Amino acid sequence: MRVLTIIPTYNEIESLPLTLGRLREAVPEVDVLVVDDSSPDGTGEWADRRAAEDAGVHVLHRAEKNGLGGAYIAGFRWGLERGYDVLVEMDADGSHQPEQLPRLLEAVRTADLVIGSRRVPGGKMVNWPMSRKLISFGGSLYPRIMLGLNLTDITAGYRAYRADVLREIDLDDVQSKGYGFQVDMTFRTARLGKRIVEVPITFVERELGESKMSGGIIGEAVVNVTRWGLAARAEQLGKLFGR
Ligand SMILES: Nc1nc2c(ncn2[C@@H]2O[C@H](COP(=O)(O)OP(=O)(O)OP(=O)(O)O)[C@@H](O)[C@H]2O)c(=O)[nH]1
Ligand SMILES: [Mg+2]
Repeated sequence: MRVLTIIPTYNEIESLPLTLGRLREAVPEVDVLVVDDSSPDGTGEWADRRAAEDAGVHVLHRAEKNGLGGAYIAGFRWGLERGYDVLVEMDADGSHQPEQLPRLLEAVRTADLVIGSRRVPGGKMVNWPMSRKLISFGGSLYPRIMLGLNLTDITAGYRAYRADVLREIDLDDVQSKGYGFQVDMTFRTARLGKRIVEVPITFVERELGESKMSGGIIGEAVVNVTRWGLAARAEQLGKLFGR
């Protein structure tokens, strides 16, 4: 099983060295692709230097900051072109523990998509203020109801996809940028009838650098989830009445 972990970065000069170091140590057989959107703080240049001394590390540079979704799509394409069997998503900021990657990889042997969940038994959130927990709870519950997905952590970003699933999804059609991207991809995977499994993870709030979460990103997700949910309901009703 050839595995590529994709780490999107924007101004992560403090966090990326730690995360990448831990990842290379925990699972050295897993290759890494850093997708940097021309971070002004020099994250991309740092990653280039790291890649020059480690054959398992690669870097993809994008001209401008264009959201996490676009960065992952570019990373998926890069990995699919090179024949990886499994593509992993991981944040640079230390929220996703590299030491827990083997859990996801074990589960993806018999699943199409594995989501590292904070809300299944054994899952944890460390250092998350109550306000974030509430937003996150709502952010997980709303798409769950709206889209009819029986999952506890739909917006979670620590994931492993089998390459075949990503080949079946029309990646050109995926426009969501932030949290909406994770929900969008989950919904598409579910609609293809794929097997989605959640495994418990310990999510640790970022300690260094700045969050890129914004009201706009949350707004995008809410609007899109409502749209997708209503469209799916309309489609079901159409079928019911034979139209
Ligand atoms: N390439 C790229 N990476 C991004 C972009 N936006 C966010 N990222 C990266 O995506 C990952 C998650 O972003 P965060 O800012 O941690 O967002 P979050 O985890 O939703 O929010 P926090 O919980 O506040 O940290 C990090 O590795 C970011 O550097 C972007 O526009 N382009
Ligand atoms: Mg984060």
